[in-house]
Amino acid sequence: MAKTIYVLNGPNLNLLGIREPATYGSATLADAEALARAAADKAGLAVEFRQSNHEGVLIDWIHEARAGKAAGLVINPGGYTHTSIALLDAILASDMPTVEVHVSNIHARESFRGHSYVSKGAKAVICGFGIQGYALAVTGLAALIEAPRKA
Ligand code: CA2
Repeated sequence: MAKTIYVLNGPNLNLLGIREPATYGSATLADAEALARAAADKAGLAVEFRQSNHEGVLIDWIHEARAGKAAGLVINPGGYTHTSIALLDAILASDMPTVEVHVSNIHARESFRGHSYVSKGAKAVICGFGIQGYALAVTGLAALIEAPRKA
């Protein structure tokens, strides 16, 4: 049976492609999901793709992923990237390989976006590739799952 990965999206990412196209592009979260699913298919992985505007819901989903023995996590924590020790704690406790993804290049924007709590629990971080970052993150996570010792 195919291993499952979770691809989780934080607050306001439901607005992708609808508002602020200059910063985030015109593609939607559904487009990002399609790219993530195509990359997962190629790697033989199943995907749970979800979005929530609520920190506790994201944390519950990370716990659910661990309890269900998911093979790994891709997460775009949205604004919680820069604020949430609780999300970091959930990722650390989950003990799952985690790839953090951002649509925009967070280091080229306001200085407060340059710091990520979540990065402390991530194996890798991808930012600035637009929604293509979702495909890159899933492909990278698949490699980590396949060959964790080489990572
Ligand atoms: O670049 C990313 O993917 C971010 O995680 C997006 C977050 C932002 O807080 C992070 O610093 C970087 C915001 C997501 C909000 O997305 C919107 C999309 C369209 C219109 C308004 C917000």
